[in-house]
Amino acid sequence: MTSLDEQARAILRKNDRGGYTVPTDGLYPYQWNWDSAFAAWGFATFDPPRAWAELETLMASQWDDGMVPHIIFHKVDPGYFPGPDVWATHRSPPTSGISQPPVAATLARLIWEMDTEGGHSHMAALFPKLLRWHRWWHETRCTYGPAAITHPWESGRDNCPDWDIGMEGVDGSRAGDYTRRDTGHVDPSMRPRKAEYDRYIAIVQFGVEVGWDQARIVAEGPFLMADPGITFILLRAHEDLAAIGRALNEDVTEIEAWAAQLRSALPTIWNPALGAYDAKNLRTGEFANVLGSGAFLAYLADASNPELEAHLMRVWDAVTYGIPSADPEAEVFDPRRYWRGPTWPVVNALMAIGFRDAGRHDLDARLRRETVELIQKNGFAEYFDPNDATPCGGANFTWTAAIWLTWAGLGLEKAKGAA
Ligand code: 2M8
Repeated sequence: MTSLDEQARAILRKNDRGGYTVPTDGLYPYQWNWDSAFAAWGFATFDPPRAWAELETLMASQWDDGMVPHIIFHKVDPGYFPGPDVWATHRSPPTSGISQPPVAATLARLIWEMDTEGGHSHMAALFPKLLRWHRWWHETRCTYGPAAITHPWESGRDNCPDWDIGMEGVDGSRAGDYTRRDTGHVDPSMRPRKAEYDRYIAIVQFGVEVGWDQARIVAEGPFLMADPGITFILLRAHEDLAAIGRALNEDVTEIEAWAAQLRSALPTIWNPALGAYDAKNLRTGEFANVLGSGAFLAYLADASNPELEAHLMRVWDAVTYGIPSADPEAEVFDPRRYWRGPTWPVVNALMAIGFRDAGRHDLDARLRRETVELIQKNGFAEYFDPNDATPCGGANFTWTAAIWLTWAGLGLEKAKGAA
């Protein structure tokens, strides 16, 4: 039996399509934005040049306005829906028309720390591209203060309950007929429902109708919600990008101003009735009134407080493995349905970065122990049932393998060998 370290490296190699990595074979046959940043972090543990190549391929598909798209369709594959014809963005290679959580600067900084000398020229070349992407977030998506998303897919936490109130306002009937491919790869009970897919497609169709004019999508599109998850990820990434810039002797005043502005917007996504950060429908001003993993990403941006921590401990104690993506005490909690309850090793790893930086080694150690147990028991699944560790979604998953190498399994096998 090969070690888990070896298995994780083999998954990254097997999912490598040459310059970019697919999240998993079959279910997701393209390059996804934040998956790729995690893949790069994983590669950095054994092949730093390959890590930089991953980020370079991702940033090479940046749009002229600075956006870095959420999917890059390098080679058309009928196994995934919606493909490039549905997005119709007319790019080469084709891409989707929305973005995804901007974790790249944060992970690039960690990769550079692992490859200080060899990485210098790569980091210097990536910096202006990351800067343009962050400017896009600031100018296009932060016009209301916190980071807004125009499609649930932009959040990366696709069908989490946070978006339910915004999705109610989307007319899914205009989606027409289409054939889903995801439910042919994995158990449909672990995926979003048809009513959600209809609305996902309807929002994409609106983007196509306005020629992917981002200002119009924000002003008139069918869905616009403030996302605590992206807000904290972006805030942290602004600070990491500023640190990278300072190390490269660049002027970072602009980045520091974006970060300060975003931090000052945090009170607008604090829902006093919930006692937590909360998603907000920016069309109506209404809070979602649901607690999810997006709120707990506050740790990543040094924005937690005792009230939020009490919630974190409550939802965490209510399950056995990892931090759940939705509140186990809420009616909407569904332990195997995608972002409506399962624990996601990749999000656990992101939170752990925040825990460690905040000196919360107790929280880091517990989360790591539980994530290790999931992977030791049931492999490198996309996500897991937080009650009984059932592996869910796709298997041999890139980001689960990556976070094993960089965080969960780090040093474990060496320690075992030495014992
Ligand atoms: C999931 O999202 C895609 C759409 O972007 C899908 O379900 O088809 C999400 O978990 C997302 O966060 C992730 O980046 C993607 C690939 O792993 O899959």
